[in-house]
Amino acid sequence: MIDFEYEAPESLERAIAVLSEMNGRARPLAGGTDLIDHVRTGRLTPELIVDIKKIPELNAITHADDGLRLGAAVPCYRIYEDPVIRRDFAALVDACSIIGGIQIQNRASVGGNLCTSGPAADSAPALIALAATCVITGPDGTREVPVEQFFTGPGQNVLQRGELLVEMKLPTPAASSGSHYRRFIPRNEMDIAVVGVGAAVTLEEDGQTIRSARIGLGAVAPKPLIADEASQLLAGKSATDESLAEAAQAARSIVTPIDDMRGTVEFRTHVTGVLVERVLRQAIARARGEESPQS
Ligand SMILES: Cc1cc2nc3c(=O)[nH]c(=O)nc-3n(C[C@@H](O)[C@@H](O)[C@H](O)COP(=O)(O)OP(=O)(O)OC[C@H]3O[C@@H](n4cnc5c(N)ncnc54)[C@H](O)[C@@H]3O)c2cc1C
Repeated sequence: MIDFEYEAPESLERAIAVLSEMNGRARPLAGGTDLIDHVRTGRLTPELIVDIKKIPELNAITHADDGLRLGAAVPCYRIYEDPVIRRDFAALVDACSIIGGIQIQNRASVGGNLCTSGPAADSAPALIALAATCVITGPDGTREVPVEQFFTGPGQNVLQRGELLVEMKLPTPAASSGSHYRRFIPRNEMDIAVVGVGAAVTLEEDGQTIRSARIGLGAVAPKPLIADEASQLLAGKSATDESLAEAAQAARSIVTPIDDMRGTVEFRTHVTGVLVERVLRQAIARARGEESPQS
């Protein structure tokens, strides 16, 4: 492990100033569950680690009428213990509850999960389904990017030198909405998604017609994807086996997975459709008030 300096700024301004001065030679540290491993194994060689856990904006969970603002450094356990997030953003609770084990969830942040930008990051499909926006601040000011546009490739994202992901904004779901995230892994826990699917659904008053849907896919392309066509073709349709199967087929048509020891291209493509149907069913059940998120 290389030697590095350590600084823990208490304001966003100071963190941005330090990161800008170092011009790419500093790395932010949130929970450290990826960063420490990457430094230890030499994948990253920062001269300065900038601990962001003392910056108030990055550690706040703020509920407002128009939605949730989730600080980028908030660890998973604070997310799944929050009653409003459990009620309104169940897919995010599902994802945070399966990232590593308890020890990892006590440290790992959703912001860090996004910034590492692994194609199989569990929080990404859930946040895509929930229409999250990333708020990014850097030396040139603040900008907002829809989460599905945050990723640019495996381990890559839109962050420029000196920029920090400050928070994610999630709009309050309409009445009769539900969401779910689920992944396929060969083991019961502590594994990387072979396929991960998040979905959010809003139903009409009849409880049967889908007003809108959003589907996010993970581990089936170089970066997490929004399944746009699959989402849009559900709008106005009755929630039947046929319409869900149609959405599943549309989702299968956009995946470009890798072939490795955990799954072939054919297998991952097939599982994508299976999970899309199952995740939609659970999101619909939640929209009807029939299901609550797992703990
Ligand atoms: C045993 C184990 C099991 C795991 N299981 C899973 C799993 O099941 N599913 C899954 O998705 N992941 C899993 N992970 C990875 C997961 O823990 C991380 O992706 C975690 O969410 C990263 O968050 P962090 O707060 O620890 O980030 P850190 O490790 O502190 O940072 C991650 C990267 O993002 C950068 N960064 C962090 N915050 C910001 C910010 N606000 N702005 C800009 N850059 C930033 C850092 O510089 C670093 O490069 C596992 C990890 C371990 C060690």
